[in-house]
Amino acid sequence: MKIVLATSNGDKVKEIKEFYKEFEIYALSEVLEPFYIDETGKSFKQNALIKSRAVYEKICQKGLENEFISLSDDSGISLPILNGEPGIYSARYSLDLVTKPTDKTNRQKLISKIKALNLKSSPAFYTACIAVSSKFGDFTTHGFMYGDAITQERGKNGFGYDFMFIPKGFDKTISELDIETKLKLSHRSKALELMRYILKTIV
Ligand code: ITT
Repeated sequence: MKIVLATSNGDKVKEIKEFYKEFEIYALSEVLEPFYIDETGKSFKQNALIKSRAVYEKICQKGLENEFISLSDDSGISLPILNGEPGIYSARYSLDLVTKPTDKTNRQKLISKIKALNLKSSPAFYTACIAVSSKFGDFTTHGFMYGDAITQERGKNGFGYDFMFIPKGFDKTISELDIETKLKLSHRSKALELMRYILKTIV
């Protein structure tokens, strides 16, 4: 059984492929025509399942359910001081400010929100929910990474909020650390590690 990644985020594809060297993994565009998925869920889990099920449905329509399963990731950063913002809205956080939010505009909004509280940093955590949809059913796992969000952008690796996130026990942002270190620490890796046990039984 092969795995199709139900994501349009190339950085997630890179990290998942790097982490799951033992599985045969395909980007969405390698197997299906592009299509829009509306993330209407109220939690990381609901959105991850919306994405994995939408892609699995297309797999079934093509009669490929004995060949492929789908795997999605819904993730984001949350700040307790901002009542959990941006949370599940991490990718579209600056939608009220720009018509097409980017990682950069989202970071700028988060930095200005922290600065507005007269802080230079604040505790934060990343969440990832990994969902798998397959002929054996749906499965989900979660992973978390704790640390601090800072009001500066530092480093060049990673994506999204990595430039302004210092993981617990470090004094560098994720973007200042190498990719191997992120793969050991990250919310995504922790959730993928748990999902590995399930995948081993169905792939
Ligand atoms: P798909 O829905 O197609 O997978 P997306 O980027 O829209 O792609 P999400 O809805 O899950 O994915 O939003 C995740 C956002 O959370 C992402 O755009 C980043 O801003 C942030 N994020 C998640 N994981 C991250 C990580 O490891 N490093 C930095 N930022 C991350």
